[in-house]
Amino acid sequence: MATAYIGLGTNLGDREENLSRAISLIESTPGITVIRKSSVLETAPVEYLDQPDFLNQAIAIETEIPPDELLDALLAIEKSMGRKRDIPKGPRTIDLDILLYGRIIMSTERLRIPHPAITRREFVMVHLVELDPGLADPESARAYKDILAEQGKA
Ligand code: PH2
Ligand code: MG
Ligand code: MG
Repeated sequence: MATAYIGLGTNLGDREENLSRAISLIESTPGITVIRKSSVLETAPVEYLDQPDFLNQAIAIETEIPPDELLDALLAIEKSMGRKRDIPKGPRTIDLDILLYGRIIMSTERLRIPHPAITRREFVMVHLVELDPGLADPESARAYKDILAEQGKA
């Protein structure tokens, strides 16, 4: 059993409803237990800027589903909620990203863990620290709260 962290993002349709629907679909997936939910933050778009503001949230789960199959399960939920993939990093009904999976470090064509955007996106680290203040980046072993504090100074 591993603890994993999932990042949620939405900027199309009823954003609040999209977050709660996605979380209940994750909760009802066999082999996944949602153990904690972060607050919801409204965030300006990053990387692809010409799109509406997002609601972002993160959850901690316990799961026995291996990373690759967890990705398949999350992609199936995105699809069931009408996610279309047209503009990369563009507007989406729901985006479900595996941020962390235990202390696993992996990189395949379809999946990189830790998620490469964690330390580039302040709101993601804010959510992770909220879910577990002691959480550290598996690659550098640095605590996200320290990375956040340091970026705040820069
Ligand atoms: N996701 C992206 C691109 N830009 N910006 C915000 N604020 N929140 C996101 O979740 C987000 C984004 C691609 O996954
Ligand atoms: Mg994403
Ligand atoms: Mg994604």
